[in-house]
Amino acid sequence: MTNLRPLILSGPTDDDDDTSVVVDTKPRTKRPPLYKVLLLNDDYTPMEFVVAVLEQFFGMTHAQAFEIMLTVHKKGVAVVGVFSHEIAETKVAQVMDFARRHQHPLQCTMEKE
Ligand code: TYC
Repeated sequence: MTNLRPLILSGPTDDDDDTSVVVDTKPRTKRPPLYKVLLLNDDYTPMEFVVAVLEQFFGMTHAQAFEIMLTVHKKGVAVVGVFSHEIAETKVAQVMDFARRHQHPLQCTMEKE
């Protein structure tokens, strides 16, 4: 990225009778915000179902999925991935839809990192 920063100045000296205006055109390329996808514990969703969710929708191996499932079971919540807003929304919707279709109360949410 070039670091040349044109400073555009106008004011009483430029013959148009207005007040001074300074426009700094420094490039401001903000990285898009990231969102944590969280899985919540409940008393009814089977452990194997949660493991399957983590494998299917978050690309975890069986061992990774089992470990994260146990963390949620013991601690109540765990971050299962960090994504752009659109991807996080899609993951949450996929998990919630899959759980609803199987009549499990599993909850999945997202929050800004
Ligand atoms: N607590 C559930 C049980 O004992 C298992 C479970 C784990 C449920 C993780 C939800 O996100 C969850 N069957």
